Amino acid sequence: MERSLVLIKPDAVERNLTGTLISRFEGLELKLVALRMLQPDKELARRHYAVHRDKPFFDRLIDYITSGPIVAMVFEGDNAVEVLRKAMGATDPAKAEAGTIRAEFGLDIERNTIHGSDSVETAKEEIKLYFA
Ligand code: IDP
Ligand code: MG
Repeated sequence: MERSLVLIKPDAVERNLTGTLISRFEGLELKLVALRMLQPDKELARRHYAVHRDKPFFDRLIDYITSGPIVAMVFEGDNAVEVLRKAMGATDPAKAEAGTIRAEFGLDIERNTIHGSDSVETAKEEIKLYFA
């Protein structure tokens, strides 16, 4: 059984998409096993996105992800990481495949509605950050 961390990002919580998105994930035949609403502080955001710390967009990304409440969830199931990444679509909503969540709801490459862990190893680390 695999687990993945999903975040409903501030742009989606603000637009009242939380329920819609949770339904979409549950429709993937994954089990929701943890859920929490929070506004991340900068320290948590910097730890989560540490891999991007040298990127030009890093400071903006930290400002954005800490700008309002988010919903953190853990989903469990067969190939949870890959199933969720497929359902999310590409990072840039303009390039995301039709029918994916980011294609449908994403606003731009930064405000792209959701986060999903990119590997089983990353998922373990990310779940620890949000569900201590
Ligand atoms: P992912 O969320 O699809 O895994 P990553 O490359 O890991 O994409 O980037 C993490 C997050 O950083 C993205 O979801 C997005 O919010 C933001 N981001 C990525 N690339 C850019 C960019 O070129 N400009 C602004 N924000 C970006
Ligand atoms: Mg990533």
